[in-house]
Amino acid sequence: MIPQPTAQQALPDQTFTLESDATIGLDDAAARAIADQLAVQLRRSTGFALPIQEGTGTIALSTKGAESLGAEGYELRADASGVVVTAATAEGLFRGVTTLRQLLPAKADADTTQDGPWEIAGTTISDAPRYSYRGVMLDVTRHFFTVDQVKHFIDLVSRYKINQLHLHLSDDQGWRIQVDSWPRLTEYGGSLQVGGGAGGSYTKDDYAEIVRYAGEHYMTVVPEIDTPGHTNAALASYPELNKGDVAPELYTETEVGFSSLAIDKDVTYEFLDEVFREVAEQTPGDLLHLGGDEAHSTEHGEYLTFVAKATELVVKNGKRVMGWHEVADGTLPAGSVVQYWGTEDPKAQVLAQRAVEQGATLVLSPANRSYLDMKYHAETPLGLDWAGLVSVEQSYSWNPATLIPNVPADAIAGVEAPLWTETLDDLAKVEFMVFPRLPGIAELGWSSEEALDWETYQERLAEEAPRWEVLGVNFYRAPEIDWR
Ligand code: IFG
Repeated sequence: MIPQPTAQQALPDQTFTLESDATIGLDDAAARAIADQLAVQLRRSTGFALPIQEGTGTIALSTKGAESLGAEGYELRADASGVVVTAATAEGLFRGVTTLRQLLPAKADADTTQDGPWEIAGTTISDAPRYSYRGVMLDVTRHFFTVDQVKHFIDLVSRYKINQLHLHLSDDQGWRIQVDSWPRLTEYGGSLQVGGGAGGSYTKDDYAEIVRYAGEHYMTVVPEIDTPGHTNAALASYPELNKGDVAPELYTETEVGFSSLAIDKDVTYEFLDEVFREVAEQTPGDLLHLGGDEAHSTEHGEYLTFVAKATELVVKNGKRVMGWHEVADGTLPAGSVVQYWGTEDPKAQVLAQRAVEQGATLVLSPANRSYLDMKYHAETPLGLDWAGLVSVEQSYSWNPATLIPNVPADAIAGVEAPLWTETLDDLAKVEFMVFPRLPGIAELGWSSEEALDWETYQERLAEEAPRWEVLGVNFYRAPEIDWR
């Protein structure tokens, strides 16, 4: 199982077997959608009717208990008489049902009817996450991914109790989210992508569908509008956003650091206010990520001015600020979240410490550990290597609590694995870079510190292969793992 639960006891000589007369019981209407999701999948793979009923059932989902385990915690018991998942909230039930699906044989995830038996070795689990922020980032800007492709991505990553979906919605190569008050951002700024092919963008309905689907998987969408750098698509769309009022061409290469909004123009902040307002209105989550990375074409003093004004606009529009660690050089509003993407370089660590000194919390995305676009080894056909080669072991073998020196444990909000897509233009390529490294990052975010041990983890990871084969996941069969 990944992530490793907080506490698990085997029930020796007890086996749960799902039979054709099995039922699914629930004692809280809020759990109906969770029961439906589980029933639809198991009916498909077992061929059983699996009716859902009020009250108890062979598989019983209850929100009457486990209060001490918090919003995402749950208890699960599987024995000869059935399975009971108990949580104080629907979200906790979803995490418990996620575990139940991992305890069932891999073929339970098949999309066609399979032969039984459908057995779970008797066990009791009591589980709750170490960190509240367990994220993955999908860069839909360098290469655009449709709503259906994002849904497929959500299906896969939510299996590992990931609860934040950071969407990188704007960059030099494209603008991917509709803004009614600035329509050329998507009409023109979203028309291309890396390599010069047709880009794409999300209408408000598209974005709402992604938010809805993520919510069904208890994932919160964190939208990123990257500023003041990484803005060529916006600058190409509106001349007035440029220092000299001249719009650059659309850009489809992969350099970084060459663009900047005009920091000293009022129109820049009118623009941001309206963009942030429209994005915030469609985003139930309380974080809005304003980027802040690689502003190499913004004079440093101007950058600090920008951070103060842009963060104020995020707060004005009802959201908490999230930003890459460079923003910590400026003054951050209360409740800010700073995303660390450094390697081991002390300069970036100083910025992370400065963030914490200002009262911000940290989301850790060390590029030499958690960047899923990093090559596994020198011959990996996809991805980049500027932060180094990242093997499966390299991506797992670090501790979020000690990565940044001299910050208190409660300053760490969690972890996030970014997938930049300069070299990735379809789902098969995305899956190849995400699996098998994402589950390890998910474990670092969920499991207790004592559970983190590469030797035992890699054995559990090896057991995921049959499931990924059933799901058709194009994972990299890293030779360092003794795959089942
Ligand atoms: N750094 C850039 C990304 C992307 C990445 C690729 C951050 C915060 C390199 N910024 O990572 O836009 O190009 O690995």
